[in-house]
Order: sequence, then C-alpha cells, then structure tokens
Amino acid sequence: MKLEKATILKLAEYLENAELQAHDVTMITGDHPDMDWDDAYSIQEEIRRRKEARGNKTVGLKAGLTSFAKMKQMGVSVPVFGFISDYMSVLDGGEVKTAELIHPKVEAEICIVTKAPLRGPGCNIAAVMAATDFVVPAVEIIDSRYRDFKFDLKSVIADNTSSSRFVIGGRMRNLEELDLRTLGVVLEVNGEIVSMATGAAVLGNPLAAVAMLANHLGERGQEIPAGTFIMTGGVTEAILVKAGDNVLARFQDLGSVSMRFV
Ligand code: OOG
Ligand code: MG
Repeated sequence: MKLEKATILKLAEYLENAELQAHDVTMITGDHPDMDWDDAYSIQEEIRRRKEARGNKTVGLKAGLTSFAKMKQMGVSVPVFGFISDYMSVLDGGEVKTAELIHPKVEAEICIVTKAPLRGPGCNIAAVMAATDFVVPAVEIIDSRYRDFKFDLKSVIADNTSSSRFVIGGRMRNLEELDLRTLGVVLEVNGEIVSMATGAAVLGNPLAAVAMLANHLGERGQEIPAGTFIMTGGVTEAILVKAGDNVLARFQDLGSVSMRFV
C-alpha cells in the first residue's frame, strides 16, 4: 500500500459520488501516480463498505476485461474484478434510465451461480465446474466514471470496474448441458447486429474468469461463497448506447436478455 488510509477514503467518496450523481471525473492515477494494486482494490472495498453501510446488498461479483476484444478496446492485458449491488439490477425487458448514468455501454456476459465456496490459490476450471450450480445469461451496463471512458487498470479497479447496471434474463441451464466455449452470443441494438462472439472469447473458457477471481480473492484471504452470482466478463467489445435504444442479446441455449434505454 502506498496511499494513506485518509486518501483511500477520500478517493472512494470521490468516485462513488461521481457514480451516484452521474458526473464524470478525471483519472485518479493522475494525482496519485504512486498508487499500487492494493490501493486500487482498497478504494473499491471502501466503496463496497459505503454502499453496504447505506443498506445496499452486494448481490454478485464480476470479472472484467476478460475477452481479447475488451482488452484490445481498453488497451490493457490483465482482468479486473468488482462487485454489483442490489440497486444496479434491472428486470429483463425493463427500462434503464440514462439520466442516472454518464455514458453507458452494454456487453453480453455468460454468468454462473455457485453452489459451493471457491477458494484460491490453485483454483482451476475443474474446481469451478464442480462448484457451479447453474449458468444464466446477462447484459451488463458499464458506465466508467472517468472522462470519455479513458482509464488505466488501477483507476478502473478503484472505480469498481465501471459497474453500473445489469440485466439477468433468459433461462438457467445446467453446465453439463452446455459447452460454454462454443456457445454463441449475438448482440443487437435497435434490431441491428452490433457484435457477436462465442464463450471462448473469454479467456478460452468463461469459467477461467471465475477461477482467476477465486485466486485473486485467495491472495486477499477471501473466497467466493456458495450461492454467488458471478459475471464472467463481456464476450465482445462494449457498445455505447443512448436514450431510445433497444438492446437484445441472444444466447445459444440460454435464451435472450433485453432492455430499453429511456
Ligand atoms: C471495465 C469493466 C469491464 C467487462 O465485462 O469486461 C467489464 C470497463 O471496460 O469499463 O465489465
Ligand atoms: Mg462486464
């Protein structure tokens, strides 16, 4: 850790206020070039603590920047991990209010719910398979608090990996019935296909993102509890949306997820 505790608290408040008041901010590494990875995750943890103290439940964990398309889009090479809160949930077919957001983008994600705890180090795909209760599709709406969606890895980690809204839809399926690597995903905006990919776009297998999350938490003495909803990361690059847009993600074998931006 390079930053003082008081600075961690101040930066968490700065970033969370930007989220809650829907205004953009400048990158925090600009003023704090010496901050390290622990500082970045500590700022994110403080944002989580603030939300939970206010009564918001943490309802899931996420991996981000796990697909080559996203890594290329954002110019980075390692995944990041964050959390999602109850108030970020939007019903399938529901409305996303753009007035509450800065510059939302959508991305289709393969998600799982665990039935047993997962703890690193040494967590691998087989361990994740054994701990998977079921698979379910979702669309994540990310909304970086940084101006023009431009950030470095430490800044985006501190900003809770741009978490903003998410829509779970489609149908749940047992992992045994699916091959996540060849599972196709088509993303449409206003009836037009804007991107497509298969599950292998995410680290070769989306379950690898869950193993990496368990190993990341293991380093911090934490684990993924049983019953955790986990988003494995966008399979394609994220697509900028605006009020009036209709978004539909079609997942092979898992049904579809939709929402309107108003
Ligand atoms: C960071 C969040 C990335 C994903 O699925 O790749 C993410 C960002 O791109 O703003 O959630
Ligand atoms: Mg995502």
